[in-house]
Amino acid sequence: MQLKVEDLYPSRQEDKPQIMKRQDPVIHGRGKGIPTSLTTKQEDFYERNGYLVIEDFFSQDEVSRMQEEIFALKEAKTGLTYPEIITEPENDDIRSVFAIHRDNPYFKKLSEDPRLLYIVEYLLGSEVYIHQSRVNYKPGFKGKEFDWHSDFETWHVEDGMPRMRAVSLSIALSDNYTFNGPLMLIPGSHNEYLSCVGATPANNYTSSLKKQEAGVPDDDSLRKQVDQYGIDVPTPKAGSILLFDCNTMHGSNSNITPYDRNNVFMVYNSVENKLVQPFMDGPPRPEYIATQMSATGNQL
Ligand code: 6CS
Ligand code: FE
Repeated sequence: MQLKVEDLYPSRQEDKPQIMKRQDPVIHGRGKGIPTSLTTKQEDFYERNGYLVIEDFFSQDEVSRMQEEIFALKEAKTGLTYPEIITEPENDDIRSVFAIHRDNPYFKKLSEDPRLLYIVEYLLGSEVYIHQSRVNYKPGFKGKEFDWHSDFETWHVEDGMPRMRAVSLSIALSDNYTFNGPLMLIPGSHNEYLSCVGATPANNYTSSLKKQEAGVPDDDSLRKQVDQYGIDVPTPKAGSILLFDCNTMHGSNSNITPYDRNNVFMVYNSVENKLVQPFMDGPPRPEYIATQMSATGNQL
């Protein structure tokens, strides 16, 4: 039975939205003597904007191998029905494959790559584990949008993630252009928590990974954030990484161009931020979406 703790970030409980202040540091490892490969300039950019792009992080050979892996995965899973396979809302095209760090030896090893840990352990100020991993395929002509959202709002309410001490690391496996549905982020939004309206439907995850309805901020709150902070649309090339704080507001448009936009996501959570009871009525989401770690640190 998961621990019940105080809800510092209530959402989907009131009938009107609220903008709350962040109650957690952005960079948890500062002053703890944790080494990192991040430069001061990179660290400051991340703290100020809630995201950071590092171009040419992986070699061409590594990118080619990852591309082979994700296309083999897509080939092998197309037409099959597994909970980890999420198809597009309007057809059977694969939109995402979850739990690749668990099911694919190559991505398991990648999730533990010291070059990645050398960054995320500093940002999170502790040892880390994978909260969630996935491949997001956004094929040319067909890839659909991801509405604006804060991942933390979902991971807090539906998975029981207590504090803002997780980071998503996206690996670009195709070139991002302004026009093929790249990730759009609201720089600085990570410092505000948009508490959403509307209760969470039972088994929400069975539809929310196709198209998110609950936990999508209202238009007025979003307009306020965009008016204040603007929208950044980084266009990293294949082999780059994009790190973004769990609470940075982001979304992406559909892809009507011929150019795929595929990426791998590894979501790292601090071992000091393990999931507790979800902050909603009902059970936590399944393991392939949200890793449940026991108090002793083993995956349940
Ligand atoms: O619900 C989730 O955990 C997933 N949904 C989105 C749109 N982003 C984060 C994560 O993959
Ligand atoms: Fe997201």
